[in-house]
Amino acid sequence: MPANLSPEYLRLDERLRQVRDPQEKLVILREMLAAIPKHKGTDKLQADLKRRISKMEEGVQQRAKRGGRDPFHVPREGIGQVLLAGAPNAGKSSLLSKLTNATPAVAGYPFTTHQPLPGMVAYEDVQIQLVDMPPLSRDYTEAALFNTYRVGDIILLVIDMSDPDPAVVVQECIDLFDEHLIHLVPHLVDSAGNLSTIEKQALILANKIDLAGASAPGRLAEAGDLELPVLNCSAETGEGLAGLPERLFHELRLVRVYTKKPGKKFVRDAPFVLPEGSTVLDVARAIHKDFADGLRSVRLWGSGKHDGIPAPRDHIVADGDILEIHTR
Ligand SMILES: Nc1nc2c(ncn2[C@@H]2O[C@H](COP(=O)(O)OP(=O)(O)O)[C@@H](O)[C@H]2O)c(=O)[nH]1
Ligand SMILES: [Mg+2]
Repeated sequence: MPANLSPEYLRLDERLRQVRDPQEKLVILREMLAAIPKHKGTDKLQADLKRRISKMEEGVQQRAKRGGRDPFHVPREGIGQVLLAGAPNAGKSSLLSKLTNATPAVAGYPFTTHQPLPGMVAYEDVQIQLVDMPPLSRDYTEAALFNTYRVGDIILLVIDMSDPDPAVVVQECIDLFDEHLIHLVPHLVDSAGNLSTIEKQALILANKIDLAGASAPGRLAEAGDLELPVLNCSAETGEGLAGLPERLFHELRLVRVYTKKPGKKFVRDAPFVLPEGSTVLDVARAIHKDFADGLRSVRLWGSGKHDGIPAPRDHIVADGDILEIHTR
């Protein structure tokens, strides 16, 4: 092995030996290739890595084709997928049963949840998917679970505030995600997306604040250089949970847009839900391809301010806007 490999490369090499999940191996191999110093001395190693990457890619693709199932895959429903993560006993299952109609097993002993279990929580006229995840633990969490975290929209890190040192638990969870190449951040910034470490938006749910022994609310926010937002709550009493669906909706950064037929009275139907920053044309596209092609003009009613004003196709829509689309 060439002598001048970076510590980063060696660290990745070490990790590669530890993970078993092919998808994760693939991510690490790609990172290794990026971390290799590019010169003549490493030509052979680079070629070798490329070969392993393409072999691994083939394997992953074939498994996908065969319907080789990801054991922890959770089909998306609703406008966003929010994952309840955290140590055993933090209260993840209690939160799911408090907020949704799902009925997970809740128990005072660890490791009750082995499979992700989804439920739906309503915010006004939209539904958000909430998923109770198996516990996070360095020794027991299966690597394949991190694929599920990768594809979700938001991670809710549930922390038991009656733990002797909840700030340490937070750090352990964050570190574990980092080791699996998922970096928890308060907000996503558009990044190039070619790095194998991905950023994932996360909030902390400081749970069990009803307990006498719970750390004072706010304790986590003060601890260290924690940058994730902290919401105090109790799955037991429901305290702090009433505003959660609305908060999640805003964190998902979506807008709901309604449509009205020309010349007809507005009937409030299920909204079209699009990413914040979407335009009138995006809405037309979301409704129907022909709509976008034949788009002639649009009138917009929005947030009580506008009243049927004409809107250009690049006009950015706001949550609650009503569009009347005229086509050729
Ligand atoms: N006092 C109190 N107990 C809670 C709260 N949330 C969960 N628990 C209890 O903590 C234990 C573990 O909860 P569970 O939801 O199964 O945790 P999970 O392992 O994270 O899914 C159970 O005995 C729950 O009743 C809470 O907010 N307050
Ligand atoms: Mg559970």
